Amino acid sequence: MPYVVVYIPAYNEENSIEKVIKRIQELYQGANQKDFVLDVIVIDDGSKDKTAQIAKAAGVRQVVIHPYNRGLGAATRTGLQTALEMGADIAVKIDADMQNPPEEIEKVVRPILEDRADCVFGSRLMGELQYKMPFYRDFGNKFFAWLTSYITGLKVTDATTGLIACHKRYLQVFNIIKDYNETQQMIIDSWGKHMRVMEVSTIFNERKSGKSFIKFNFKYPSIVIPTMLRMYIHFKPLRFFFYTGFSCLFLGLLAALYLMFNQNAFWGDASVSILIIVGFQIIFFGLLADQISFKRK
Ligand SMILES: Nc1nc2c(ncn2[C@@H]2O[C@H](COP(=O)(O)OP(=O)(O)O)[C@@H](O)[C@H]2O)c(=O)[nH]1
Ligand SMILES: [Mg+2]
Repeated sequence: MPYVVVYIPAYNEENSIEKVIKRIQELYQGANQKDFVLDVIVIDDGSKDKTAQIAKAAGVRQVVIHPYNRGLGAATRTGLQTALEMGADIAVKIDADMQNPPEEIEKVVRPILEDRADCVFGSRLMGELQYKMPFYRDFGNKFFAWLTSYITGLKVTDATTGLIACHKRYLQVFNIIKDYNETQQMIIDSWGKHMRVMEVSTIFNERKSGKSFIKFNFKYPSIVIPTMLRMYIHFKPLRFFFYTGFSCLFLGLLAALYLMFNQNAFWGDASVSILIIVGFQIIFFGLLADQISFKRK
């Protein structure tokens, strides 16, 4: 029978962690076991409360403890790596705050069991949200879904979901480069690794205890957007560097034409040469990056 490892990243979630674990055990273990065997592990990311002790007492297979708080991306990396080492066929991430109902684990696992997908993301935005999000979260969700879709060419409706399942094919090749958070990284990375990416509609409830790590400030976008850009450059170096290099060249040639007809232009020939040289240089960087990236394929 396929082996499913559910990993729960948790940071100061002593009020809800037991509820999530118990509910998962109730739904998928013992008498209620489905057509897969399921184990739960918790990645405690340096919680200052009793999260780790409560998780251990609840009888999970393993509690992996980070000695200090490293972030959801780092915890996800640990979760995926541990699941791989445990011999999982499928790894599922679910949040510790009960916002994703554990009933929906099966929804993200099923397409992988049926060999219709390698990575399944539970979209909260394909159906109706179960509560009214603050406007900045709503805007942020739409923006990141758009940006992820733009980068990958996939039709992503939710790039900030917490419910994600992956086949072991992905566990063998994943690369989460940034510690802060995980969802966009996993979508872009799995797309870049030629996985079959799928979204299924899921429910998302309001948080009843604890606090979201996402606040109304610029921290989230200022970390996530550059990370997405770095990943895009990693997977599509030629496209990125050619576009930027050609823009410089094009501007340089336009400037050269302008100078030809207007000798009194105040910025002179140096700008033309700089634009053209820089343009060629950027294109050269693209070729170099391309060599490095196709060596890895
Ligand atoms: N490992 C780790 N997990 C975190 C951290 N911050 C939040 N989490 C967990 O990540 C999940 C989602 O976080 P949450 O704050 O609810 O984000 P939201 O649902 O997008 O508002 C929950 O299970 C949290 O316990 C962190 O610094 N490290
Ligand atoms: Mg949450």
